[in-house]
Parts: sequence; C-alpha cells; structure tokens
Amino acid sequence: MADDEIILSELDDEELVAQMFDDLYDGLKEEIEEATHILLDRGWTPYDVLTKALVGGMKVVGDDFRDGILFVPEVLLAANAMKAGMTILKPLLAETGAPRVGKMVIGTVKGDIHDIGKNLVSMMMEGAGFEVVDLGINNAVEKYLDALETEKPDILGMSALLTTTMPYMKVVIDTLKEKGIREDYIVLVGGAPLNEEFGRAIGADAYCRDAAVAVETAKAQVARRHNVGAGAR
Ligand code: B1M
Repeated sequence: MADDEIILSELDDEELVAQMFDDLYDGLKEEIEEATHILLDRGWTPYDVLTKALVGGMKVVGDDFRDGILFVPEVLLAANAMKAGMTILKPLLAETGAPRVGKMVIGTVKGDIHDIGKNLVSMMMEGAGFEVVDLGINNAVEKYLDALETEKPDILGMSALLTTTMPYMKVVIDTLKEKGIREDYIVLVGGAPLNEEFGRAIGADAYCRDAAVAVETAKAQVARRHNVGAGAR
C-alpha cells in the first residue's frame, strides 16, 4: 500500500464528505460506494448522504463543466460515480413505509439525456409513498401519451436540463390540451434551466426547484384534487 493512500474509514465525517467531493470529481465509483456505506454505517440518513455528499459534490462538477474546466468524458465518469452512490441509497429512501399517496409517470424530454435529477426525484417520490413509472430519457410526446394511457397516473413529471430541450415540455402539454386530456393530470416540471415563470408560461401545474419541492408539491396537488373531487360528489 502506498504511504499516502487515503483510508476512507479513518476520516471524520467532514473530511470524508470533502473526500467524496474529490472522488466524485475524479469519477471514482468504488470510492463513492465505499464512502456512502461508511456514512450510512455512521448513522447518516440516506437523505443527508444524498443531498450533502452526492448532490453537493455534483454541484462542483457542474460548476467546472460550465466554466470549461471539465469536459463531457470526465462529467460522464462523475455521473456514473454519483449513480453508484444513488443505487445504494435508492432502496433505503423507498423503505419509509409511507402509505401509497399517488402515482407519477416521469421522463426526461426528447433530445435530452440528462437523468440524474430525474432519478433523484423518482427516488424521493417513491420514498414519500408515490408509485413511480420512469420512462427514462429522450422521450417523444408519443411515449408520454402511451404511458399516461396505460399507467393512468395522477401526475405527469417532465425533466429537462438544456435550454434547447425545455421548450419540448410545452409540446407535450399542448398535445394533452389538443386531445382534451390536459385536466386529467397534474403536470409537474423541473430541471436546472427552468423557473416558475417558465412553468406557468407553458401551462404546467407547477415548477419544482428540486426533489424535495417535487415531493411537497406532488402531495399538495394530489390532496387538493382529492378534496375537489370529494366536494364535487
Ligand atoms: Co450536460 N449540461 N450536457 N451532461 N450537464 C448541463 C445541463 C449544463 C448546464 C452544463 C454547463 O454548461 N454548465 C449544459 C446546459 C447548458 C444549457 O442548456 N444552457 C450542459 C450541456 C451543454 C451538455 C451537452 C450539450 C454537452 C456537449 O455534448 N457538448 C450534452 C447534451 C447531451 C444531451 O442531453 N443531448 C451534455 C451531456 C452531459 C453528460 C452526458 C456528460 C452528463 C449527463 C449524465 C447523466 O445525466 N446521466 C451531463 C451532466 C452531468 C451535466 C451537469 C454537470 C450536471 C447535471 C446534474 O446531474 N445535476 C449539468 C450542469 C448543471 O446542471 N449545473 C450539465 C445534478 C442533479 C441532481 O441536478 O439535474 O438540476 P438537476 O436536478 C434537480 C432539479 O433540477 C430538479 O430536482 C433535481 C434534484 O434536486 N429536477 C426536477 C430535475 N428534473 C426534475 C423533474 C421534476 C421535478 C424536479 O419533475 C417533476
């Protein structure tokens, strides 16, 4: 063993999270897996590991990608390392025993292959008691329509990370309107380049800044629908 090799389990929490930021940056999947297990063994909640260590580390990657310091291959490695950590956390986040509150179909829109944020939203929604049908990436309007018909969800979720793909959300919503089924679903949208104004402008029910907001918004919107439904009876 080299003298300078870092033993993750010997680092305190703060050092370990800092090391995870570095390891994520360097796309070191196995180190991220090991550190995720260590934090869980130390009593960290899955949610804290996710938000403080993994999402926090990805923010650094995102900033350096934006600034031209990192390029696509490096970012792909970082994304894979992040996904490895998320795979460990997923069953734990889904295991809260929360009662089933509703169903959501979610997918990243056509032309867009970013899926980390969408996966995170799916995980948190499952943890909050929603059944989630994940359509993956690069979804054309037909894919969404088919899934809505077969799955009959309460919520349609769409994710877009590119300014060039976010307008496609409006294509989907306009198609729902044309078919007279827009009001059958709660439409929630999210992704880094969006904002509330955009959400309103394209006719979504709400823009969700992050996964936690997505869960809260989904719960509130589903509860409101049920109340309105009960009132109408
Ligand atoms: Co891309 N990429 N990327 N990328 N990438 C961005 C988005 C970018 C902002 C980087 C930059 O320049 N600063 C930039 C977009 C610029 C723009 O549009 N103005 C960009 C670019 C340009 C590109 C390419 C075009 C690069 C190229 O090829 N030259 C290319 C496009 C490919 C395509 O889609 N057609 C590309 C490729 C890639 C990789 C493949 C390398 C990789 C994706 C890997 C993967 O996802 N499997 C990648 C990554 C990782 C990023 C950054 C660095 C990180 C995105 C991420 O995962 N964030 C990103 C920089 C950034 O966003 N700052 C960038 C972490 C994640 C947890 O956050 O996705 O925002 P986020 O999700 C949040 C919220 O937004 C919200 O909740 C989530 C959790 O809190 N949310 C929702 C998201 N979706 C939701 C849906 C909901 C609700 C909430 O529904 C209900």
